[in-house]
Amino acid sequence: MRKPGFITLEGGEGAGKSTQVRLLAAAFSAAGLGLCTTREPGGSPGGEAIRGLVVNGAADKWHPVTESLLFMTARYDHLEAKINPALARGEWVLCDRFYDSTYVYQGVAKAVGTAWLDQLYAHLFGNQAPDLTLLLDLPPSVGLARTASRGNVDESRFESMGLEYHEQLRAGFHALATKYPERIHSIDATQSASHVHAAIVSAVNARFGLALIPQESA
Ligand code: Z5A
Repeated sequence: MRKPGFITLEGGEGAGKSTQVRLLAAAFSAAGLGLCTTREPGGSPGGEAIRGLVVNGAADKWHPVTESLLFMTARYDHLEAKINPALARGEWVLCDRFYDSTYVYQGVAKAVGTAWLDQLYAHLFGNQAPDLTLLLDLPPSVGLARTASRGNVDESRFESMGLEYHEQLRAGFHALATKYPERIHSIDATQSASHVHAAIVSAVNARFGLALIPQESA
């Protein structure tokens, strides 16, 4: 049996990750492949409890180091309780955000530093990493306009952090894509959702030797 892959989606606010998780899950389902979809922060009961602490409230509610540790704590629970059991069952895993988000949102844009985060990650998780990361890249002004038009004031803590912060996020993701060109595949997320989906299916097929077919909707 083919070893299942661990796929993550990354990008700034409103990049279309949730939309693309649904579409890619439909493509896996159409191919008869078992897929566990999940998200960070969250994914497991413990992770979701921590999500409530970090995505709501004032922008300065946590010291950036405390915030980093909350994301890492949620990730430990998520890997133990959901991701690793799914992989052990032979399911593929598709996760909306993972450690790259901590590296960029806290390590780079909040300037807590990346070396100690990488050390902590290695201590907690060894060399476990996604097999493929799909980076949905778009100007922050476009992504923030998308989320603003959605009109959802819940979970808007990071959206309230200002355009300069979001520009730093994009630069941080670009730097990571340059650092890990074999793992991170960047996609122009200003295209229509169906074009982005087709690009994602193509990247997944190329990376894992699959023959997924793009889906019309999900
Ligand atoms: N965070 C962190 O700081 N450190 C960490 O370690 C982790 C996370 C793991 C919550 O994550 C926050 O936690 C996040 C980073 C921080 N910051 N925020 N906010 P999240 O992933 O839940 O939050 P998010 O990135 O803001 O997700 P989102 O707002 O749900 O956006 P999305 O999933 O990328 O996009 P979407 O919901 O699919 O689409 C947004 C809107 O655009 C929606 O109306 C769609 O219909 C529309 N859309 C989607 N695709 C398109 C295209 N292609 N064209 C036009 N319109 C589109």
